[in-house]
Amino acid sequence: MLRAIPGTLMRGGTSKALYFHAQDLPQSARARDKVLLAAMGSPDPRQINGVGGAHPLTSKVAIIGPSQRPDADVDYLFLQVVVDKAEVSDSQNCGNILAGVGPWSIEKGLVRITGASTPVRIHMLNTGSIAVAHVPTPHGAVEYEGEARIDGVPGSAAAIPIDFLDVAGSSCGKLLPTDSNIDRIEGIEVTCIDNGMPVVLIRAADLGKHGAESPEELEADQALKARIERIRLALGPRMNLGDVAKKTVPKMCLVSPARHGGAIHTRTFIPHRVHEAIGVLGAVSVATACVAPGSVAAQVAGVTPRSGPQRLEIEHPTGFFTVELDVTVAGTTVTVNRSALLRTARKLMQGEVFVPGSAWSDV
Ligand code: NQM
Repeated sequence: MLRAIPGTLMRGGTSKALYFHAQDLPQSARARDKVLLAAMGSPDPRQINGVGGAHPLTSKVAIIGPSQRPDADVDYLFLQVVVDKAEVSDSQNCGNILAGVGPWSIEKGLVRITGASTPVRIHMLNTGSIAVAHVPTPHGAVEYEGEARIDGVPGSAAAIPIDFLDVAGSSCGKLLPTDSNIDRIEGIEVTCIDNGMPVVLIRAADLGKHGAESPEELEADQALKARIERIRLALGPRMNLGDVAKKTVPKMCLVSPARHGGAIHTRTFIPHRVHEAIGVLGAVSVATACVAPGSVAAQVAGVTPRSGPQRLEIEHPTGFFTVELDVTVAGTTVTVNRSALLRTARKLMQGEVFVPGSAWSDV
């Protein structure tokens, strides 16, 4: 018999996920993952037997419940359901899907509306860090409609500003996990950084690219993909991430000089497909690299890193991603005081997702 599980399909930023209440899923990770694979239709490149969208950006899950932490309202676990493999990974966070967590939590009664804008303090279980999402609640209810536009999403929606309190080194233990602004590998220079998302920055030119290739062109270049994966696997342990063969981090970001007036131009492998835009925390890490003295990004961006609040526009295949940073630069070190950005989200569908009864078992 099919088993029905309450769930909500939402767009969060430039991604899409099924949002679940933690109490509605099996408690053991093994059984939970079986259920999620069945719900999404993995493993299958088309995810035809499930609700996944056949791309990493639309094969995501958020699990939310009340928080045990006094400084948070809800706990949010992000899971990446691999499209073509029977794998579910908690190795990364997702700042796009995070954008839907505040509205969902308010609508499910986990957070009380406090005014025209309701702050939701979200404990991100993947990294142990906190984000505060400011959800528009002007008339005693979540307002999804509005005038804010984010590149990569057609139309406009209500703005959800998000502050990140303590994301530096969230997965790698340190902002610069190799203790250096520059590392050498395979004869090229890279910068490894984690301000919320572990990212390796590589000059596109060092890989024989100009850096504005389309995601399809980059994905079609098998030799390039193999080289990037070799570099990723070698750097994983050096970034304190261990063996990353089955992990979706670090992200691999090809950088080149800005073309449209922003700080830097990017193409990001996440890590095997190329992002149509750039991940939220991925963009925060890239922006932070731009103000890390001597890093690959600072060199390419041609910026002189400086202390204080600043706004950086990260160019990506479908536009710009604006990151607000407040940093302290001293000598070659950079310390992050605050990171913030703006996202939108939309509730798309609410109901029950059906999985085969056999998926709901530990065996
Ligand atoms: O970096 C894609 C996305 C993401 C992750 C990825 C994200 C982030 O666009 O915080 O948002 O890099 O896997 O959803």
